Amino acid sequence: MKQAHLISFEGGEGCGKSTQARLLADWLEAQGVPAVLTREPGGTPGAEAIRQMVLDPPETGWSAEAEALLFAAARADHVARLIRPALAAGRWVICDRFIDSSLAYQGAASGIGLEQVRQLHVIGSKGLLPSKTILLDVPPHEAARRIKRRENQQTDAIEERSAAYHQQVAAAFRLLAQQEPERFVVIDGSGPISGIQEQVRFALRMLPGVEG
Ligand code: T5A
Repeated sequence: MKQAHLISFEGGEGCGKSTQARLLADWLEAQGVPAVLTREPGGTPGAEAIRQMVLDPPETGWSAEAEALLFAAARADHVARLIRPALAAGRWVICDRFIDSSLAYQGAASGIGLEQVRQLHVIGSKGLLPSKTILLDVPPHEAARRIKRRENQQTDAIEERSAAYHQQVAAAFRLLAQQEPERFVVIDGSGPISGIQEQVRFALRMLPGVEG
């Protein structure tokens, strides 16, 4: 594989993104392809500090505007200090959430607006987009079952928002995927982990530099 790519995983809470992102990074490494596994919000010391602030906010919480700016600031640091240098060094970057989470959560469900969030991304991260975005689609009852069974039982401030909020997030992800069919691949995330991973790898086969 001659060209490094940024690949993002997106979806609602408990859809299996972290599991699939880790499996992909491990598989790439096993093929001799250098890969960095990272996450948002987070991935650099500065962005991890912002993660703490947004997922465990001060008592009054953040306004929707402040929250959108904090996510954009975390991403700006992550892109400048980790993602762009890794890609420039020929390493694939596998990212657990990226700009589409800000579009779905802050832009759509919190009401900031998709265009406004895109503008923040242009300012913060020069509009960097993944080569492919894997959207894992899981019905709410299955996601809730997984969240109950996962090892880390702590919920964060955003996860605790209403069912209506999370429905808006899910609808926004579907809309984003429809708007950019070249970049998005929607995979049914309700099946077995290994079958989903096969579909993830299949989705990447046509990327420039991969088949060579
Ligand atoms: N956020 C984030 C924003 O609002 N705006 C932004 O711009 C960004 C970047 C933190 C929060 O921040 C918000 C969104 C979130 O509310 P997060 O840390 O990614 O984001 O939080 P979660 O989405 O809650 O992440 P989780 O780790 O809970 O869920 P995952 O990653 O989707 O799921 P995963 O892989 O950890 O799996 C959950 C459980 O299910 C099992 C796993 O083993 C695990 O126990 N599982 C399966 N079980 C059966 N079948 C399968 N196919 C399975 N796949 C996984």
